[in-house]
Amino acid sequence: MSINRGKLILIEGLDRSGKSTQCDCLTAKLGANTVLVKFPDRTTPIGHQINAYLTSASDAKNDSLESMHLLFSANRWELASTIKAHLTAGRDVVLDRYVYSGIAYSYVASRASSTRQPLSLDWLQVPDLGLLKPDVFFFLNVSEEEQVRRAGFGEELYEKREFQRSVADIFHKILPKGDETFHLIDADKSLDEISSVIYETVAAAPQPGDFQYYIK
Ligand code: DGP
Ligand code: NA
Ligand code: NA
Repeated sequence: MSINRGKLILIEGLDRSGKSTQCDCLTAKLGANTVLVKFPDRTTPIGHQINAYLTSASDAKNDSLESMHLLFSANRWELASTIKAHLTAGRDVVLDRYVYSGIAYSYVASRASSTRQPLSLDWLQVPDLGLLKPDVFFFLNVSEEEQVRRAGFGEELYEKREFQRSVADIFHKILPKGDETFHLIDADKSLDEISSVIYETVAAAPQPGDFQYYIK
């Protein structure tokens, strides 16, 4: 007798969309049999390199964008078997960011510099092909006004207004809007309203069947 596998739940969003708070809330509401995985996971050796990239002030970083993109993907791959094992054991897994952040931020970063070639969506998607697809996917859609109002942007590499505007544009281009697993959430609403909608949606989602993977 096999137990039902857990649900793979993804919450994506812009910086200051309330994403990490919502991930914490959902993980708590789903109870003890739930695992939260945050990407990038800065605790691994690859994660240390990613953290150094995100927090350093060097102007030369656009030159290493291809290798950084592959490291962000490798960071997802190094946790892939752990995530699958949790799901197989019947645990729900909540992901804070995943492949859509991977594509959107690298896409915009490659266009923020006039001295390098822009990266294509085709190239950006390839490293993540084969990763598990979420069973339920939320995008926290925060308005620019609200995003700026909330505590302002932080100190990190991508937390600039123009950059965020471009990231929002590319997210909207790549999100799987017609997919029944996908839910666009108005993140200008209150924390409580959003967390209720997310929890109710997860609770109402069907028991997932076979694992699904990103394919070309
Ligand atoms: P967070 O810890 O959620 O604030 O994310 C850190 C920053 O890294 C945030 O600005 C989004 C960006 N980011 C997350 N995943 C990726 C990725 O796979 N590739 C790139 N280039 N940036 C990413
Ligand atoms: Na951030
Ligand atoms: Na965050």
